[in-house]
Amino acid sequence: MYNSAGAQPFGIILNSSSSTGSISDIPINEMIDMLDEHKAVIMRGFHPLLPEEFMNYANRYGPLLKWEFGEILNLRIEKKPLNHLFGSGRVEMHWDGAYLTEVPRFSVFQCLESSTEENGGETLFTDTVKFLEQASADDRDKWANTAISYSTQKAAHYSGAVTVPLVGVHPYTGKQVVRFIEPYNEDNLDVNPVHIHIDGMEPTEQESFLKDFINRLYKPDYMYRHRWQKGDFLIYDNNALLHGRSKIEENISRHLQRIHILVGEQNDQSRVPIFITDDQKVKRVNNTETSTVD
Ligand SMILES: O=C(O)CCC(=O)C(=O)O
Ligand SMILES: [Fe+2]
Repeated sequence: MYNSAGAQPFGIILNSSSSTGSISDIPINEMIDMLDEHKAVIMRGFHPLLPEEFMNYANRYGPLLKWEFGEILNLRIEKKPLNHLFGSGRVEMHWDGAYLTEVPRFSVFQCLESSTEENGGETLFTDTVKFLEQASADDRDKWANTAISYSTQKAAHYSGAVTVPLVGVHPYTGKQVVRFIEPYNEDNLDVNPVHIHIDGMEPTEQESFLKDFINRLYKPDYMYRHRWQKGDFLIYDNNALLHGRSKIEENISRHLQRIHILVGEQNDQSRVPIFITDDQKVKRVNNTETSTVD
């Protein structure tokens, strides 16, 4: 049905043996095993899915997150974007659902259109498990004692304010993972900038800490850069990875569709997102729980 090849430095690519092959023919339990092991699974050369089919496919993993615009986000570049995801600038490293009370387990993309030239627009993924495993014990200790407060205004479909420990525990594998949203995105200052505060750090210390940390997240030792080809499907483990995007250069045509998959049975209803905001004074304790702060 497919041949597999490793992506670098992590991830697995499943190349379909026939253009009529469907991703639906790959058993979901095999997919979940591959996701646990490789954290990102790319499926190439399979036939495309219509919106309804794509939603049915994603629903086999669990209930879908239903945003204001529905379950499928159409990612296309717009002239006057309300959210920088739709602009041509880079997207900072983050995890999806950072401002939600329920974090998607997986995100799945289908690429309907992509230029083939070398002109940016790769989706970037950092393997945070490997990142922590390869860090020094001193760094790990320091990070384990760091919590970061983030806030952003709602410009399109998300906003909120959360305080999250920099090192979290993966809810399914039990491994330590990094939860981090990158500030200082020069391409996102007008649309929805991320404000950040680290308790117990002076502004200058905070700045040098963040610059060093961000540099490391982009190291090729832990980062897989996905260059899209029309027809690609990509599913990834949102608890283990952080992701972002490189700047899109001129004239690139790019159309991705994205679905967020939550945890639960296939016949669970889609769920609407619940945001954590400042006025609710809710603080995330780990990746899945929240508690009220006094
Ligand atoms: O456009 C991309 O490559 C990534 C966008 C993104 O972060 C998302 O859809 O969650
Ligand atoms: Fe994202």
